[in-house]
Amino acid sequence: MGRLIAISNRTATQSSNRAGGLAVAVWESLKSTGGVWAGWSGDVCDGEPGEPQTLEDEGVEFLLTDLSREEHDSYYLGYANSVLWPVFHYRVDLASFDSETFQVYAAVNQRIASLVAPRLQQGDSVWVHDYHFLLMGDSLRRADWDGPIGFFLHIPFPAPEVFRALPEHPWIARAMCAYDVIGFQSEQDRANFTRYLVEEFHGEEGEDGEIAVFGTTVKAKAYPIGIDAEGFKQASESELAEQAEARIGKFLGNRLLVIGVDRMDYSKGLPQRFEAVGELFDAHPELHGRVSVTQIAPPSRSKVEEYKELRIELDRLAGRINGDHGDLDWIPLRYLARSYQREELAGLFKIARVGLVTPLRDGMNLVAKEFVMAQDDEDPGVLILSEFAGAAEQLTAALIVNPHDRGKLAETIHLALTMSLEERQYRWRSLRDIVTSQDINWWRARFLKDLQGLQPV
Ligand code: GDG
Repeated sequence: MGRLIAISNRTATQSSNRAGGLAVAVWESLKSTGGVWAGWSGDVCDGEPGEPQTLEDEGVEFLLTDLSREEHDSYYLGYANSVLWPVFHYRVDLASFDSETFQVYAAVNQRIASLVAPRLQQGDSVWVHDYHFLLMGDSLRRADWDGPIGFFLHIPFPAPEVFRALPEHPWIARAMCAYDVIGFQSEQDRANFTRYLVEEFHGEEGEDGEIAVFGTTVKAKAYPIGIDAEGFKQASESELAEQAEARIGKFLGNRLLVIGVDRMDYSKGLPQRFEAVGELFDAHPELHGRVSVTQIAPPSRSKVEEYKELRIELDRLAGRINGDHGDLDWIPLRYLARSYQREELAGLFKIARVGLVTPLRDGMNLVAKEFVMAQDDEDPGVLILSEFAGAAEQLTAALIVNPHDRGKLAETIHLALTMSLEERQYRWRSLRDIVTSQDINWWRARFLKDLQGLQPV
């Protein structure tokens, strides 16, 4: 088997950075085959970026480039995070369309392709990740690489009607078809992409996800990402997890814990969730003093304007709910705008009676799967999951909700808090079986089988 070459905006150069799902998956794949992981160093330089840095760890070579100030502002903050991220999450209203940022985005894709291409050897397979590099397949072809290139999109692919809002959509689509294999999180994303190519460019669907279009054939399939299920279970049994349980236990007393953990992002539906919590306490005074809702929301991309506004909105809502319902010895909604260690989160999930995962749109949502793996077999909590998370296609035994329907969400939280032990166990076992069998290794193997199957034997 040849080497694997991964390209993603951020890499995981230190073992401490390899805690997230993507980082673990890519790292394990690279370690087993030997290979290269290319991406942004995380540094922004004055003037033009110099030669890339190379590092080596356990047989994996990291190839890291700084971004110039203009690249950082236009490619990363601009086109990737202020155009593609909102549009792909169906928030066309939040996108800052600007053709100049697209030019820089395309140029960064090409610059990184030109750094990687000379290092590629016959037999290598290239695996590109996420929306920062939609054009990378085409950029690598221009840099004269003709071996296999796969791409995995971690965020949703929107309905064609929404994708067409991007002024550059035909260029992006054409460039994406330079990939041999395109992986999506869900069947819905795959269907959206396929329908776009069929409607817009007379693409023709063939066997096993193949689409003939632009004089070439691309394989587009759903490969739902999994988690390191066993690793997360172990994290929930670690000492750090126990310490976190003990710390929150002091505050909880006998109250039931409802937990949410989300990067602070408008796609995660946090204001809607907070309002539903307010409605829950309005409608159910019997729950006052008996339930504690804790939302952990580490700030992300705080330089982008929409994120600043979200922060203000959440502060306002939490203040109002606690002002209306709180008491001398009870804070109904605790909202912590900071991060915790993975093991600590696992400990909190374990003792929670309810996990709230209610994004307005999400490619997959790994928190839903982590919540499931952290549960105690004897006394499992209940997962409430948005129908708009990719995970809803797999985790059908969760309580599936529409996060925009606040009244219904409030009643679903009530249902979860009062659910019988028997039903909680029954639902949880079904969820656990899926999360365990369709884990990160399953995801990686399915994708690489299709990608590396293209290699001449
Ligand atoms: C993108 C897509 C897709 C969160 N807070 C802390 C922390 N986390 C960890 C969680 C989880 C990860 O971050 C978040 O993953 P999600 O999947 O929930 O969401 P995104 O960050 O938006 O990820 C998403 C994913 O890519 C993978 O393909 O599922 O749809 O949007 O692992 O536990 N980790 C630590 N401290 C925190 O405070 N250590």
